Amino acid sequence: MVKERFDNLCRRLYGRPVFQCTNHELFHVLLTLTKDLTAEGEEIHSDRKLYYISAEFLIGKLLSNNLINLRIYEEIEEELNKCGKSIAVIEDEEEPEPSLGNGGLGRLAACFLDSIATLGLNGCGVGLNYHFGLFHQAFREHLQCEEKNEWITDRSWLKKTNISFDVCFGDETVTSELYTIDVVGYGGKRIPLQLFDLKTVDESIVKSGIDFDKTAVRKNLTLFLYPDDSDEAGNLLRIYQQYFMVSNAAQLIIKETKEAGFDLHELHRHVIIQINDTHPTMVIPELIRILTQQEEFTFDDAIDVVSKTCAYTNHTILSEALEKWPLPYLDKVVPVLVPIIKELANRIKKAHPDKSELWIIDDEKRVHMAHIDIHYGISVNGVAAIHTDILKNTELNQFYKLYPERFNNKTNGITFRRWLLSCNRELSGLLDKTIGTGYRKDATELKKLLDYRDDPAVLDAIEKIKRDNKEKLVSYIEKQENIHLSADSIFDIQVKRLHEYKRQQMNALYIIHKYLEIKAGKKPVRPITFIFGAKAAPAYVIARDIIHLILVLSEIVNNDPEVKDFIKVIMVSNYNVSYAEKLIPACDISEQISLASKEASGTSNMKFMLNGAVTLGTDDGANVEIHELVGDDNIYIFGADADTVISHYKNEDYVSAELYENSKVIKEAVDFIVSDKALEIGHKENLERLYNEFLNKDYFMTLLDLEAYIAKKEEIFADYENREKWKRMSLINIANAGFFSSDRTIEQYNRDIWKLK
Ligand code: 26V
Repeated sequence: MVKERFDNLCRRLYGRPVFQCTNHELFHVLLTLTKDLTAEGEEIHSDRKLYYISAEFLIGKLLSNNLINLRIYEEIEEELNKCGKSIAVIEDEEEPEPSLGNGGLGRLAACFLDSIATLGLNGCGVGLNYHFGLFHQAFREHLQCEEKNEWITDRSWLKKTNISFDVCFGDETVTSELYTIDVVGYGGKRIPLQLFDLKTVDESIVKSGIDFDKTAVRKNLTLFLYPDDSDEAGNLLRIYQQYFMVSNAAQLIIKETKEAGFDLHELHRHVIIQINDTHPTMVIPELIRILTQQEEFTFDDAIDVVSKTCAYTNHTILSEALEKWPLPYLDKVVPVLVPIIKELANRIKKAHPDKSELWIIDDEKRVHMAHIDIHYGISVNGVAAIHTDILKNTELNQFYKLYPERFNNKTNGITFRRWLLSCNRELSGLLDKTIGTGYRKDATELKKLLDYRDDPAVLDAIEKIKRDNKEKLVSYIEKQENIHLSADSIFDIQVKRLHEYKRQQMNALYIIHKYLEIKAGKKPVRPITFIFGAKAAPAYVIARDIIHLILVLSEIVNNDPEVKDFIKVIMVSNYNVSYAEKLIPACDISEQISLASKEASGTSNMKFMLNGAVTLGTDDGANVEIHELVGDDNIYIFGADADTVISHYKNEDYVSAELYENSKVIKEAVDFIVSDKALEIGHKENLERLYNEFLNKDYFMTLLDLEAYIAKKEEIFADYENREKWKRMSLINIANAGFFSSDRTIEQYNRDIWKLK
């Protein structure tokens, strides 16, 4: 059936059968076929609907995933193979990648949509249709350069609707247009991702790189995924984007609720809004505004019903990432909301006159967005057990004391369709053969693999799959980066946004340490390849310096005849979802080394584990739960724990210079950053700034954990040589990953917060 349709469509669109079409043509045919099949699939109906509002949906490419979820991948692949073609190659070469997110938060939203559709829950995603996704990263002179990243073409998955709304800013009114991407769940049910855009956006205002005039809102509102918050114009634009997103969302919600024939006084029975971080927080005052000004609600009634409709997810405790908008900014961008926000704030201040930490507007006239969510919502959740505990006991303790029943944990998850079935078809094939296909629907069935922990055939098969994936990665990197790696070496991988708290710089210091050891004659038994992938926010100076250091190290190490056969260092350029899908299945050691307490959850840790890598990490975020699941023997944990770190911050007693002075190993590694060898290749300004940062600040306590990290790395490399032990660890990690299916996470959101169906 499907094969016939495929061939017919080739003939209809291009006048040729499948085997005569080019990859370019085949992508278009498959896009059309998949869109048609999706639209023919089952729609979800119920009297209660979820609106998952998020400024980011990092969906990545969709072709393979949609084919898998429609369960026609094998058939199509068979047809293509007959003429020497493959889905993966067509996707690689022909599908534009939508990078509509910065990292974890956006990718989580994308995994959630897959699970919501798979579980048949009545919901949708609501966000913005950025014309340019997260910048494309290139390296020049060992520095990051940003280029615009276009993805909207006639070959994207967007469908235009005829829905549009007016949105009134302080200085002008704009009219939106709504686009939709159908998200197919496993089994073929679909939900829409609703992305709002503005017709007047003008792509030609982009100057060189990603520079553009930040003041012309009509022209730039949805031009870029939210930009730097390093200057005032950038911040204002971000508020414009946020209000545009939530005003559209609120109008869509009211429209759909009325069209379904429901009474808006019962809004909370028919609608649940999940506020993904504080970017969509203004939906609360916006709904109150619409209900009071257009639907004749009293203020009290509007607050009551809206507060029962909204739930908030917190994704970070980093204070610089918790949004606090200056009132004058809001006055300029959204004057219509300011009286409402002030009223919401007054009620809290009146109820808690002595507890300024609970207030919405502080003494400096900044509006704490998270506080609006907590006071005027039904639920506050963290994204891993330790993160929720820190929110309850430390960061949001005053709120927890006031509303204990609102706080709950929802440990993150990942969709196994993309992060196993699609990215590691060999492994999922082995699982199908070994434990049956039940795990695809019920991820806890992966546990059945534990029965094979001593089965040499299965253990060897897992090892062989890893080896094949490493070889595939080697060829890809060769093509992409023009660097040759050896699949015989240990692949030690750290891929994630560049941030000091994630401590890529600690990994870099280890590499220096290893380099110096090799120079002194101490050689590793087996070569090691250190692989990084990371983008730094354009305005984040130290993050850019860390990238610089890694690129400089790469140049030094990979070209040193005494060293290059033992270690190699590479930072891949433009790390994104597609790159992750190639790196993760090829990984031996998964680096999850954030400063304890700082990584809310992490989700690549789960993806690596599911693909048979062993974690080297701190007891932070979801690593804590991975640790509990696999036990001490199947994970490598080091470093200060969260309580110790939190008490260092509280007592202000961390002094990196002391650690530097008192340890030869630390001193040697840090000094290398400004050594002649490094300065010969790198830039003085960048390297000196980074060196000084280690000595004078080191806010994320790299030096505190460096020696423990070095020791743990030696241990894990030595254990890699015990092949029997390693293979078993790999199997045990895969077998215990079932808990991290986003299907489980979404079931918990639904059971505790959304209550759909
Ligand atoms: C945002 C910003 C923006 C301003 C400058 C510094 C900064 C630092 C961090 C962030 C994080 C934004 C929120 C976020 O992406 N959180 C991530 O959410 C993931 C999904 O829940 C979670 O796995 C990650 O641990 C968490 O960092």
